Amino acid sequence: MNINWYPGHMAKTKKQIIEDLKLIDIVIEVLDARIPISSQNPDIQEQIKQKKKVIILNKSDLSDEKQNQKWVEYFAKQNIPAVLVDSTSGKGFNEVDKVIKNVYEAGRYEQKGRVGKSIRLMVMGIPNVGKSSFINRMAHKASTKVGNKPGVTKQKQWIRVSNEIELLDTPGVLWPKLDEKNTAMNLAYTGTIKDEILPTIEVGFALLKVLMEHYLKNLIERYKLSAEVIEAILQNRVLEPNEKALEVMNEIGRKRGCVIAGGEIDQERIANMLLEDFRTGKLGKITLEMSQ
Ligand SMILES: Nc1nc2c(ncn2[C@@H]2O[C@H](COP(=O)(O)OP(=O)(O)O)[C@@H](O)[C@H]2O)c(=O)[nH]1
Ligand SMILES: [Mg+2]
Repeated sequence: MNINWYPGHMAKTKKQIIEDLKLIDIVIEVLDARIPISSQNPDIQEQIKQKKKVIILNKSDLSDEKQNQKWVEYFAKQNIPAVLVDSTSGKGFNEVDKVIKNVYEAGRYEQKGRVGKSIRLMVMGIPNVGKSSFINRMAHKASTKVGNKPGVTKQKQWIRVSNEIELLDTPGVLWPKLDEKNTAMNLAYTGTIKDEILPTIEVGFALLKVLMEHYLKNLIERYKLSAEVIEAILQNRVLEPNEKALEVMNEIGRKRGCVIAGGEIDQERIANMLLEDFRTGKLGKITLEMSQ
């Protein structure tokens, strides 16, 4: 993360967001479709509740298609419309427009005196979920700075999206929740928490364990592992779960030639490779938080 979330900073950010909320009709909460719960910020939900909300499940090009549908249903059950989007290609944006108009129309009786005025939106989300990419897409232009450095300060202004819709050009940057280990790890896998903060080997190894549980086929395919060898490792009753994962890691290392002097497997290199391959989608479409 390029933002240091100390309490004073969080309080200031929250105050600014609450201030901005007064100007808008609908909150656009951008989540990472691979980790829809971990990429939410619970501390701000109380304030957002006063507003209509649309959830954007961004990076859906990288997440599991079956899980994508389940997550949309999950939010629908809570009466929150969620739209699957890929902000890099623009996929899903026609649906975004439609849903925004529907949500606005449904709440129109509450907005007496605003008939005929534009629908005003504001984008919110933790760093790295794709807020700037989303805003760029909505604006159909590339004037908003996009990159891995969230929180670039800009002058506040409205972007006209269409005849009916205006968008606040500055997103509300929410702080990620790092108090729970599992959530912090999910944020580390996706690269929201930068690799310098947590040891790469630990993060990569933990990711491997998650992948072994839910996406073993993807690992076998990507690294051309022998299904029989992997099966034998998994069925080995003498091995603890950590030892099994270590064995699989070594298998990947052997296939990839990640060997250091003395014939030992270069675990740091494998960990880096696993993280990189997951983040870039080379391991396939993967969701790390499963909807029930
Ligand atoms: N594959 C994929 N990458 C995305 C998507 N949206 C954003 N990104 C990438 O995620 C990174 C963070 O995006 P950015 O818009 O800067 O996030 P912000 O910090 O929330 O403003 C960038 O490398 C983007 O190219 C998406 O829908 N799919
Ligand atoms: Mg940004």
